[in-house]
Amino acid sequence: MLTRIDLRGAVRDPRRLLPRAQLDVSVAVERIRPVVESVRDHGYPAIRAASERFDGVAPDQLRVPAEAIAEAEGTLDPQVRAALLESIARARTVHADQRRTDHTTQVVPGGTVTERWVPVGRVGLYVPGGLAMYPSTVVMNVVPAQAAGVEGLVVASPPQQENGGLPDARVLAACALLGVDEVYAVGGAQAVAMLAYGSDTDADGRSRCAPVDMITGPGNIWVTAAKRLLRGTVGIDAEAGPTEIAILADETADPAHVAADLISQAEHDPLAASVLVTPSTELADAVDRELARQVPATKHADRVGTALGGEQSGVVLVDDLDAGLRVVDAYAAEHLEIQTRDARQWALRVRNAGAIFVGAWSPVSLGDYCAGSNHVLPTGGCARHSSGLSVQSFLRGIHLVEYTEEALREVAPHVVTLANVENLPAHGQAVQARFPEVSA
Ligand code: HSO
Ligand code: ZN
Repeated sequence: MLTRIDLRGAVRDPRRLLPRAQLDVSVAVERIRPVVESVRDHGYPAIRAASERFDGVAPDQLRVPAEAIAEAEGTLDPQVRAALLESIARARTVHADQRRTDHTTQVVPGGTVTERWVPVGRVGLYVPGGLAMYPSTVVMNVVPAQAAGVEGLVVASPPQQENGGLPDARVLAACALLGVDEVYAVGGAQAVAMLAYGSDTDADGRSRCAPVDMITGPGNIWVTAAKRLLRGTVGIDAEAGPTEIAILADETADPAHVAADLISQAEHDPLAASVLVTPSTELADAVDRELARQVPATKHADRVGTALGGEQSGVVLVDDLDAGLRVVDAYAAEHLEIQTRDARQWALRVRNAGAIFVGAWSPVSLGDYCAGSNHVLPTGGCARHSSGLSVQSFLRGIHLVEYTEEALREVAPHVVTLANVENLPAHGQAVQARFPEVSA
């Protein structure tokens, strides 16, 4: 079922040979540009028209009424409620530990630099609603933002025809459990544009959305394209592409578990990537047999089959685990499972991954919901340079520079020298204005 890529023998640059879908966001950017521009120029009527066109629903109110949010929470299945509360509690435990404290460095006597960590003022969280509903994504966005101290939190999620034009009821319930009360029934590029530019009053004359400073959260290619287009107008987290799982495994791994984990992420999207990296052909064969057994039995067999059969998925055969480590580092997966002997030792040597799931009992699905870790992670190789969503994503470090007269006098000649060397003498003169006797 999975394509085999044999990298045994000397392979210099595995990155070129690894499976990965090419996603052309720039084409999508051109397609959504008119939508974004019309939301910028016309506000609510443009949002409504885009919702009607793309989601088949044109809500009279963009803002979800407080009663509808309360009702969604009130009618939430108790088992789902308990699971969401557990997910929230664990995520809060981990994210609370990520908080930064301000720090003052004494550079010289009388000269200090303090780094103040200041939360972003107002954040828009996008929660997708296409092939699946994502109350867990509300948790993964809201928890770090709240832990960072963000005061204005807004959620936007597509209107669902089955829910009378409101976002999915479980998504609304998750907002209620987290204490988020500003929710908009808007999806796609129009939602991103509304968050970035704000919107004027809608037909009910009440639900104006003030612009946000930053937009986070995953979305489909149109959402990603809109975020790319609006980066700069607002801050954005990272571009989230189709989800990925790579598994580095040796012959000690259980093929049934490996296959189940590969299927679990393939379930998200026909473009999802599932990659097994192993030195064991026996394991690769056994995983193939398991896939042949498990895929037809899974609920979303069609898209799982498409994802596993796609060019972005495959089994990579390597000489040994050291070579496997080079491959997974080159691939830089969003999720990397290590199912080997001494899994922790291998995990500690990995350089590039969004999150690493260590050993037989830490599958990606645990991290998707209830590990306490965050599931908004870099995809498409971006784990080489970026990390997943965290408290840090919602903070800015602002330097406070405080020098006394004496401390400035002492360093003034160096400032003047550097200013002259850069042909910016007025910079030096700003210091000399305070100390006329100082020259370079
Ligand atoms: N695996 C997805 C997150 C998710 N899974 C949400 C289930 N629900 C990207 O990390
Ligand atoms: Zn998932």
